[in-house]
Amino acid sequence: MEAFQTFERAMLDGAGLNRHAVFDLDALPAAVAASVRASCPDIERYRQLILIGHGGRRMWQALQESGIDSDDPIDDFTLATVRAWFSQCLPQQRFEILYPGPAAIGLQTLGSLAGWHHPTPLRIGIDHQWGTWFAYRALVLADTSFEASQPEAGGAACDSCAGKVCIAHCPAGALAGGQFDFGTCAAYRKQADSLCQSTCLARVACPVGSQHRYCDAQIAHSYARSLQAIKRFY
Ligand code: B12
Ligand code: SF4
Ligand code: SF4
Repeated sequence: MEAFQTFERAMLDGAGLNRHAVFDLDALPAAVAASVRASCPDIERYRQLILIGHGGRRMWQALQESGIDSDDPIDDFTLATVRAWFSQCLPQQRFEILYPGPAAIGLQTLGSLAGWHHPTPLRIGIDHQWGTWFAYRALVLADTSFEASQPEAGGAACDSCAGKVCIAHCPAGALAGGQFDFGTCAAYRKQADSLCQSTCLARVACPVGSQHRYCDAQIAHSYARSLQAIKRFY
């Protein structure tokens, strides 16, 4: 049983896909295992589930350097990187990418198992290192035999946050009482004069991990996409 070592990490880290957690399929909690099984009829072919995330700014920078031209650059860059990673670093291993893809698997639940996700008033996960400036980029089934990851330690950053400045910085009051009200946030974001068309003022105000805050272009890209989704579906 090998650990997920420097050799395997380097290529993903270089692409900014710098958070990795390996789960043994037969050790997953029943509800998570069921959602994974529902997304893959051939699950017996695999032993492990590999969760890959990005933290901070490197992924966006690497994506720009790659010159990728796509309507969905983050997912397409991730898919290309993960496929190249298997082909170069793990050429003998069978794998199947569940996410990005249509599978309905709660990524924050997996993030909790990995010790990455702790709740915030914003509903975006937080940890002490990256703050809220990380996301889940890929979920891969593989017949690998890596050592399963231990949950990252660190605890819930919001528990020790005295100021809770995110709440006061939301111009819509969508975090009033420390509870995120998606309807209030979405209605405000859709307004023509909204200050949150391409950002979240509450998230930007959070002091935890602020050195890893995405550059303005990445924030604008991701929030413009979520606003499009909100306008289309909510
Ligand atoms: C649907 C969805 C949305 C919907 C939310 C609608 C709603 N009312 O739920 C929309 C499209 C609006 C959305 C927006 C965003 N999302 Co979103 N979203 C998802 C998605 C695909 C599924 C969530 C879900 O339904 N889970 C299933 C249910 C059963 O899970 P659950 O345990 O009941 O719910 C948990 C989470 O879903 C979460 N949650 C519940 N409601 C909401 C609402 C929002 C806005 C968020 C962020 C989380 C959240 O809290 C629960 C406790 O852990 C996940 C990816 C995934 N596959 O998990 C990303 C995800 C939650 N989103 C994420 C992000 C970053 C965002 C945005 C900030 C992106 C952006 N930069 O604009 C915005 C927030 C914008 C805003 N404030 O308006 C990240 C969070 C990363 C993190 N560090 O935790 C995820 C995990 C995607 C990823 N690839 O990393 N999102
Ligand atoms: S400002 Fe405080 S309460 Fe709000 S998300 Fe950041 S750490 Fe959590
Ligand atoms: S996007 Fe704007 S309205 Fe929504 S929670 Fe963030 S600050 Fe509040």
